[in-house]
Amino acid sequence: MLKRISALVLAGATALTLTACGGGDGSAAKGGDGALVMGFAQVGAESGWRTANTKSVQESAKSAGVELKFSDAQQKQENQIKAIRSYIQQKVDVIAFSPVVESGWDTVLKEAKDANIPVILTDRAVDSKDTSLYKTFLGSDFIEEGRKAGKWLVEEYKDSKDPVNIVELQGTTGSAPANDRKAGFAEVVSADSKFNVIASQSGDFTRAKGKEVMEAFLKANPKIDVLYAHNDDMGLGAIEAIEGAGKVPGKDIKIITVDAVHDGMQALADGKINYIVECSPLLGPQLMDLAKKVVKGEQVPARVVTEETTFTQEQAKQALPTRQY
Ligand code: GZL
Repeated sequence: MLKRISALVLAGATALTLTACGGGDGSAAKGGDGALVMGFAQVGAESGWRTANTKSVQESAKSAGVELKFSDAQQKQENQIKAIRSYIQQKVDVIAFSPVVESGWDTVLKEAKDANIPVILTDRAVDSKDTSLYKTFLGSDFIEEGRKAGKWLVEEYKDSKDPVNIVELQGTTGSAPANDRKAGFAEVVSADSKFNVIASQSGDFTRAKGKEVMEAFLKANPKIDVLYAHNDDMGLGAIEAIEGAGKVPGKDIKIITVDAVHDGMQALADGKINYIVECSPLLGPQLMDLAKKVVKGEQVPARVVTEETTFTQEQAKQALPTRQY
């Protein structure tokens, strides 16, 4: 959108105030043939989920006629902040990003607000107290995802009285999915004292780190019954470690993960994972729709929760052939 002009009639006055979204000085980014210009600051490319999310955003921008400026922060907050500042400089119409961690965003979000550029949070949330710093948050309910994982485990062990030793591979330290998936899971399993989380450490949502931390867990803990991994990729890395230790994943150690990306679903269908809680990365279409509304100055919901489900081994076999990611 070269220049969005919305007339604002002031209550009690006839003066029209012309406001332009985009640059604070009224000039906006130059989108080819007047296209809306979005600056998107992506977390990185750490997992299959992130790759699918990036594809969804890029393809949706193309089909929505949105000019997308895209950056990959390699999971570093300072890179995301730099990218947001560059979008402000370029006077884009709207900024969208998935905050790699929850804290430390108020200053740069205030700069975007002062520049009259609306911000949309997608995928992950921030812990800013000032909710005027962003227009809406589109993404999953990570606490509920943790609860779903816990509920499956309670059901799986409902007839057993023996202690259940659990190790947990957390996502990126300080990120909303790591904090909330841990909290939701703990809320459910802490209700029964037979469940013991004997070790919990970050694998940073990557396969390599998931394998490394699981190797350490296996060395330090002779009896592990369950692994709860905050994403498929860490779970897949852990499977390598479990097999390397001569144990059978899915049998000697039951595994619950979150995401339901293709490789995770394949491992689930093969019996190496026992249960997956879906977290949909396909946020692109809703993001573009919200961006157009926000730039037009239309009201949007403060929170848009994405639809998602869960998969057992049998359900994975049925779903695999038609999965989009
Ligand atoms: C969740 C997303 C998480 C995924 C991981 O919405 O932020 O980040 O669960 C990804 O796979 O790395």
